[in-house]
Amino acid sequence: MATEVLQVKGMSCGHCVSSVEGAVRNAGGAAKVDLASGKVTVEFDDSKLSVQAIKEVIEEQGYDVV
Ligand SMILES: [Cu+2]
Repeated sequence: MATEVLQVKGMSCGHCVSSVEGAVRNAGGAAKVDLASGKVTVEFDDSKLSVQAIKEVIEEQGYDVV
């Protein structure tokens, strides 16, 4: 398993948090969002998923991964 902390811009409310967490979950990882700081801690199996793939699913929700 790998853990990565991403800085995500554009999240403003609980809906954003569940969008991001849900998107990462659907991709096969787990995300924990800290709304105040915009930090998203993702845990994933790095034999199946890449940081790049996780960034893409978050960006598909309309947020920017810095
Ligand atoms: Cu929102």
